[in-house]
Amino acid sequence: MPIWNNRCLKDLKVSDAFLQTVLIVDDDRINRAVLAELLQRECRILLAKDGETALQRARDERSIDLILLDVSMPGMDGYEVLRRLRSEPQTANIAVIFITALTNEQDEERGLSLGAADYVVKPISPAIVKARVRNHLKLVAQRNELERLSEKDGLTGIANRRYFDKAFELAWRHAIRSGEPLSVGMIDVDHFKEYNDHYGHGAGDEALRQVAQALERAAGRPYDVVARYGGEEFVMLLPGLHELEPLLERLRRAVLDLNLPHARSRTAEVVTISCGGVVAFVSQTDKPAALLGWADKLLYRAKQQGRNRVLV
Ligand code: GH3
Ligand code: MG
Ligand code: MG
Ligand code: MG
Repeated sequence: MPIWNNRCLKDLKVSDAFLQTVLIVDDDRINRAVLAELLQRECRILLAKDGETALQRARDERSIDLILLDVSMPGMDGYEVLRRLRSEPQTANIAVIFITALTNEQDEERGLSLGAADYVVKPISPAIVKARVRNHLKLVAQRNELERLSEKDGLTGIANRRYFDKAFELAWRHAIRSGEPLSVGMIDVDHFKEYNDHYGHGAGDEALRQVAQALERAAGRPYDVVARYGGEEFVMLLPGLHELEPLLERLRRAVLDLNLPHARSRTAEVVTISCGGVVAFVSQTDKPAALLGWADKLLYRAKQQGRNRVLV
């Protein structure tokens, strides 16, 4: 199961990619029904009748785009629900619109100060609620798209270092909690300076694109991360994987099988990669950077030993 990202495109079903999800929270069944009826053509709708249920749904459902939140509810009120949403990383950024019978200025000010995107008073005007929901869903979609672009490498189309760093931090915490191993692999294209010198920078770019795509295809599991770490260097993150060597060997093979001619390589007649990898059981006292440093040392040794090889 993917543990860190709720926007990884590989995990999105086609229907999810086009339909946004709105969670309607109200203790009154009729209010829930009226809002659901109003918005059913605009989005996918989830319902909750109290604060606890709302929080649980927000944690479980990884793709809630907007919450329409009543304020006065028995048990936990809407303000408290919003405060708790904001306090958990998983739910902190979900947009919230209060829909409430509380009409005074202080209540509205309180709701907006807690971080609500909007505040609508009952009785609602259906057309205005619909328009406000539409506007906020559009903003959410734009924000998600920007975030996705900021985590994608422009040249190769795979994840970039920023995405890797975030995924690594989450996978690291998960590995400590679960006691499962965490594997990382560092990958570097061999004699790539010579490739550029001989074929030109444009051809070098195209070769990097092909290598990146081959690595991603060969990695296989949907929750493994292959990212461009910088230049002609790539990094892999493989949560829960015990046997790293066969996998890196498969990646090395996949790049070799691309058969990209490399007349100036002193290793082979085609483009090759070298890999260093580490399988670790991490604890609180370990440092993520040390794990990467270790993989990098093995990569360096793979280079020294003649390149086009894997060291784990
Ligand atoms: P080694 O086998 O030891 O890794 O040798 P190398 O030539 O690959 O290593 P070096 O670090 O000397 O050179 C890396 C080269 O990768 C130099 C740089 O021009 C090239 N490179 C880095 N990023 C890009 C890029 O985005 N596009 C292209 N075309 N080349 C790049
Ligand atoms: Mg109520
Ligand atoms: Mg290199
Ligand atoms: Mg390099």
